[in-house]
Order: sequence, then C-alpha cells, then structure tokens
Amino acid sequence: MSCGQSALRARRKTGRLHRAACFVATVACASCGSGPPVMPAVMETPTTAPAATAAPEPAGTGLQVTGTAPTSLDGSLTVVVLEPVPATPFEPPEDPVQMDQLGMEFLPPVLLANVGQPVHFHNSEDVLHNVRVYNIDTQETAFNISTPIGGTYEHYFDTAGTYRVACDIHPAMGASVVVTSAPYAAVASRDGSFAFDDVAAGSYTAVVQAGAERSRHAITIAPGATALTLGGT
Ligand SMILES: [Cu+2]
Repeated sequence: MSCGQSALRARRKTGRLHRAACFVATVACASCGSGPPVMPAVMETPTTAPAATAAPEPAGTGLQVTGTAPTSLDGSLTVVVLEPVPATPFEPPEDPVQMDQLGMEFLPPVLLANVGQPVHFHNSEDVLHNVRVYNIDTQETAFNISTPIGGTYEHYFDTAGTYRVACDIHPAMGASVVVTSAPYAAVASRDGSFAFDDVAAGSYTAVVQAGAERSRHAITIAPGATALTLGGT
C-alpha cells in the first residue's frame, strides 16, 4: 500500500527512513517530534556559474504581497498559489505538515503541502477514524487507511493537485490538501483576502482555487507592485 510508497521515498534521503518507519506504526513515535531543520523555501542558486538572468532571491529578502481573490460558492476556503515564470526548480521542505483529527473534524480544513514533502495524518482524539484521500480532478484515490487512536500516518504526494480528505466512519468530516510544486501558496480568509510574507520579485502565474473553480492570472511582483486583485468578488 502507500506504506511502501513512503518507505521508497524514505530511502531517497538519509534521515527520512527513521521517520517513515515510525509513522507506519499505529502509535506515533515520540522521537519523531524533533525533525531535521527547515529547508529554505527557495532552492539554492548554483555557485559555479552566475545565473544569466533573474536568480531567486534568498529567503528573507522578499516582498510582502497582499491581495483579494474570489470566494467559493460551496463555502470552502480559496487557495492562491504563485508559480514562478519561467518555472524554476524547487526543493520541497523536509519538515512535515500535519492534518489532525480532533473534535470530529479534520484540522486545518485546508492544508498546504509540496510535492515530495512529508504530510502527517494524525488522530488526536479517543475515537477511531479513517482517512480516505482522493484527487478531486481525477477522482483517483491517493490512499485509504485507518487512523487508530493516537496514530499517525505519513504520506508523500507525488502529484500536484487538490485532494479531498474524508472519513468514511464520520461522513460529516471533510477537508482538503492542496499540493503544489510552487514555492508560495496561501489559504485566503473567508472574505478572499490573502497575504504572502516573503516573495521574490519576478513574474508569476497566480493560480486561484475557489471551490471547484480554478483560474490563472499572469502577474508581476516588484517593489511598489505588491497588491494583487485576482478577479471576481
Ligand atoms: Cu472519523
């Protein structure tokens, strides 16, 4: 099953093996709380040859970007992704992100993750749940596992997309995981407003996912051009 996927991924990088081995167990390993340091959000530039044109700026030197995007008709939160143009290689963070099961809910309701980043599905309450995850475009199932009390399951998404998260034991439970290969993604507020703290100046495609609606917008971010209006209301 997907446990094997995780193990394969784990072998790709030294240091992941321990975590993968632990998280396929039914009880979370206490030592997993201390993961490796956070990787920079932007891939390192080569040191042997200078980049011909605009190289990514180091993290911490970017711009604060704010804006508004359309809200969804179904009440789900809008997600805004900034894809660099032209596309640049992006190393996914090694630190995991987590979707919890608590109070008969998935938390957060929308989780952002990168392709190749560890994603943890944890059960924090005294109730047996399961987690069934499928791509909303292809309807293809990513995995379907039970999450015993206190248990954590680790998954690496291979493909960017929006995934629905369901618990078949409690049909009222639902959430989404938005998986990207982009360095910047944000979940908007209920009114469609969003913010990014540290964006390198340059050209991007802003991809807006508002419920089932997806739109793409060509934008340029530069000093003095950091306010985005991405269509609709
Ligand atoms: Cu459940």
